[in-house]
Amino acid sequence: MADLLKLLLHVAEKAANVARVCRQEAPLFQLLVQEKTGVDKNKKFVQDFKTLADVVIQEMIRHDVGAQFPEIIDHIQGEESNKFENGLGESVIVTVCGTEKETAALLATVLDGNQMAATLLACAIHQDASLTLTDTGTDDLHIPLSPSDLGIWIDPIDATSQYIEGREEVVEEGCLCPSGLQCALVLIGVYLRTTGEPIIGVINQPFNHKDPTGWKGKHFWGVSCGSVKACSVLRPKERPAECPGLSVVLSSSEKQAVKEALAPLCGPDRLMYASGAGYKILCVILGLADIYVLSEGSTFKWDSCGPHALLLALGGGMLDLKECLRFGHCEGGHHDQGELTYHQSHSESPGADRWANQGGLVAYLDCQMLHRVIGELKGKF
Ligand code: 2IP
Ligand code: CA
Ligand code: CA
Repeated sequence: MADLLKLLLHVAEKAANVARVCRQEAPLFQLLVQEKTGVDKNKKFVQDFKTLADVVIQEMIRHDVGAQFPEIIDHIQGEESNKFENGLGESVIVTVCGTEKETAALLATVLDGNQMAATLLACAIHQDASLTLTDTGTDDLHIPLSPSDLGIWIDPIDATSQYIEGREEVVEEGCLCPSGLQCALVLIGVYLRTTGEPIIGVINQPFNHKDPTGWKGKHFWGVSCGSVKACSVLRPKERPAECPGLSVVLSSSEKQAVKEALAPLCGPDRLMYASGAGYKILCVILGLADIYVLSEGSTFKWDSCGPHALLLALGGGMLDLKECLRFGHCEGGHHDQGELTYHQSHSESPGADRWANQGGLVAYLDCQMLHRVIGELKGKF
C-alpha cells in the first residue's frame, strides 16, 4: 500500500497548488467564498465558510484516489458536500471531469462565467504533481494491507477562516505560528475499516514560507501499521532535565478553567495558542508544543485522522479527552483506552456532529507529559 501513500502525497500537493492558485488574485478569491448553513455548519463559529477551493480539492482527491483504487471509492469521506451555489442562486455539483477543458467548462458555471478563474483552477486540478513533488522518501516502504481494508478522511483545507483572511505572518524558526496562512493545511488520513485505527497520514502545508517567487509549501507523512512505523519527521529530541516546564498548545477559544489549570504546568510563555486543529496537532508532531488539549467536541474525524497517524508513527497518540479523564491512561507507559477511532459515527447526532470527536481530544508524543497534563485537568472543568 506504499503506492497509496505516494498517490496521497501527490494529490495533496495538487491540492496545495489549488489552494495557492485560489488565493493569488484577491478579486478572484472573493468569488470563491460561500457561507455554510444549517447542519453543515460548525457551531463553534458565528459564520462558517467554505470556499470553492475546499470543494474542488475534496472532489479532486476522491477522483484521483478512486481512479487508481476503485475498492476505496465508496469509503472516501470528507468535510465538504460537492454542492456549490453560483451568484445566480443556481446549485452546481462540482466534479472533476475527464479532461481539463470539460472541468473548466463546469467550473465556469460556478464562477458566473469567469473563464480565466475556471481555466486556472482546472489547470491545477489536472496538473501532474510529480512536476512539483519529486522526492517523497517512501520508496522502501512496505505496508501489508489491501485497498479493500481501508477508508479515507479528507479535510481539503483546515483552518479555512485563516485561509480566507490570508494574513502573512513571519515566524521565527522553532516557534509556532499563532494564526495566518501557515495554519491552513490539507489533511488526508487513511484508517482500517474494521478497527478504525489511523494507519497513513498526509499533511500538506501550502503556505509554509514565502520566497521571492511566492508561497512555498511543505509536506509531512506518517505510517503506523502494526510493526511498520515510518514518518517523514524525526521524533523531537527529549527535553533536557534542566527545562522541566511543559509546552501546551490550545485554541484561543478554550475554556478559561482549562487555561488556568494548565498554566502552572507550563514554563513561561509555554502555554501557547494557535489556529487550526490540524496545525495544533502538527505543532505536537514537530515538537513545537508537547501537548494539544481541546475540551470541546469542535473537531471532526477529518481534522484528526491524518495527523493522528503521524503521532502514532512517532510513538505518540491522540485520545478522547473525556474518556481519558474518566478512566485514566498510560499505566506502565502505555495508554489503555480512549485512542480516537475513525470508522463509527454518532448516528443520533445531526449533520456534521455525527463525525465529531465529541469528547474533545488530547494529542501527545510523550506519555509522561500526557500523564502530567491529565493529572492536572482531572476534576477541574
Ligand atoms: C476547524 C479549524 C478551526 C478549529 C476547528 C476546526 O476546521 O481547524 O481552526 O478551531 O476546531 O473544526 P480552532 O482554531 O479554534 O482550534 P475548518 O477550518 O476545516 O472548519
Ligand atoms: Ca477542519
Ligand atoms: Ca475544512
